[in-house]
Amino acid sequence: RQSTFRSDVGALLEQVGTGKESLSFMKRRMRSLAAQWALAARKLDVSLQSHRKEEKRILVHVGFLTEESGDVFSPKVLKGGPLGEMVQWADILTALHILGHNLRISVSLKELQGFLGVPPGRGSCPLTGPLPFDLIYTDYHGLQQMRQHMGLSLRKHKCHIRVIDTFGTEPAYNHEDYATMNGYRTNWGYWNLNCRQYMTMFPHTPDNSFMGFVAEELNETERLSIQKSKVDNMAVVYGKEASMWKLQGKEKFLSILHRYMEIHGTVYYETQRPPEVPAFVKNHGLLPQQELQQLLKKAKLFVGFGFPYEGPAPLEAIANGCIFLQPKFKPSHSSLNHEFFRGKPTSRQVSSQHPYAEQYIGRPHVITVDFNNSQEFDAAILEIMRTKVEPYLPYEYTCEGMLERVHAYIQNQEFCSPEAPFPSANASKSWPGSPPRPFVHLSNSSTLAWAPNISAPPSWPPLSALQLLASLEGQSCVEACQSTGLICEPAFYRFINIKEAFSGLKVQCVGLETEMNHIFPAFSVERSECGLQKDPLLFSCAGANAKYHRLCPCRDYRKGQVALCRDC
Ligand code: U2F
Repeated sequence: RQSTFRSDVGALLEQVGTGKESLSFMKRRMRSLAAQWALAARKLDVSLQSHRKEEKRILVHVGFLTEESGDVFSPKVLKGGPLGEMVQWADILTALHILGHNLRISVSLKELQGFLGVPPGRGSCPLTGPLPFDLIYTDYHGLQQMRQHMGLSLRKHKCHIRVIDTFGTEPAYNHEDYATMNGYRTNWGYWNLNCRQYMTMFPHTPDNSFMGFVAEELNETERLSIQKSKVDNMAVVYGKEASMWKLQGKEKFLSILHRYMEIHGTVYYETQRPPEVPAFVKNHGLLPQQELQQLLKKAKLFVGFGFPYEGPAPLEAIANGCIFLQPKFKPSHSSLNHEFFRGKPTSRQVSSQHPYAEQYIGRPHVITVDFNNSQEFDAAILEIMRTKVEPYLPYEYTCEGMLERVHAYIQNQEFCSPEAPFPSANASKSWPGSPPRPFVHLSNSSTLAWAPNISAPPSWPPLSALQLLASLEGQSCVEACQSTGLICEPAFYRFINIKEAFSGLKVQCVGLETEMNHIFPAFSVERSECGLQKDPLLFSCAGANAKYHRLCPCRDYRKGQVALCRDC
């Protein structure tokens, strides 16, 4: 059945339910962004023309909001607790609804069992019969609950599952046996999913799919009125909880900032000003989202203290015409050296409070400096006072951008049928005729592109986007592709995991082994050794090793929509 885009969120609001502060927060957000979603749906509908729009049966089970997982977030909604996850779930639900799918929403184990047709109270009674959904969106908590309450059948149905995973999961952590044997086992990983089934809040490693969320877009009238209402010496501090103001050395840079600007905060408090917040800060208390947006429309500067990591607020500030000033982390924070990331299934190096803002947006909207260096900090404030910026929101964080991306995933990502590997010349006897010549040189560089004259198994993204290159020693494919203006595409690994890829790059392989190792395919010049990947679950853009060059399947991407290639 073809889906019809919806332009009204009324029915969705009724489905979301009541009784939790988190649900009320999500509904307020849905209401306030409704007009923006409707407009985006109309635009996308026009641009998709006759493209496929199949209606799917979708279950959304928000695990972290269930009582069974402790629901620690709901009681903190009005007290400065994390809201980023709720922002994202509200937007995912709205996107799925607007795209016209048949949606069921669950925030308790009972509802989950009801929707799946599993008799309640029967422990791990497996779901018999077919799964009544095409897709299930959940999180790690929900996954755990499904394992407990769907028993063995989870294995059969897991290709239908998508896991909303804020910080991402890298392949080495996802592969149960590999993680256990090689020290990558954590509290969260080891589900043996295809890593593209994990969907993140920001485009971290492309091993995962980038889901994202949205921020408010301004129309022309609002842009003009912002220009008039901006107060050039007004700064808002990022941090709605007093503990976020505890940073060492804060007094020093706050006093520098205070020399030039009036400082505002939105820190939650009960009766008195929290002691962490200096007296010269004008504290508004925690504000409803809409009122925070109003404050950001007036402010010139939004300044972060290093925590929370990678939240939505900086994008909202930049979208409202603020400059975001944030600390550079030297060394980078990661699960190896920082408590917050410890146990998260990723080794990603977080180079600042908000690496997306730093790397994808940058100056003049984002300034990233060492806060311990007073001179650098002072210079940054002066630069900010001199700079005029326009409100800016990357396309991928607009409603249209999110709808476009989610629509593309739903219609094209397929993890239920095994992906056929590309047969190497003598790896497969079934390859008819002459040996494959899969790669051709691009005229202007050392990268190799796919030769489209070879018939290959179907792929999404389309194979025409593939460009093969070798990383530098020690470099990951995330970095290697990025350095040539491309992005690593894990869906293409199966096409380059062949010995012809090495010869195409003029790499001499004295030894060629096929191993379970998350940095393969790769080669070592020193040892003239090449390695192919034995287990497709371990194909990893993120993997790197000081002694190896990686073989990297890169692709192009649309400006402002990194998840999609030009021909996607
Ligand atoms: C992030 O979670 P947070 O909730 O701490 O992220 P923020 O960027 O602070 O903002 C989340 C929302 O809170 C709203 C604001 C944002 O959309 O509009 N808000 C508000 O309504 N009123 C206020 O006074 C101030 C902010 C991240 F998203 C999570 O994934 C992480 O778990 C967490 C820890 O790193 O950080």
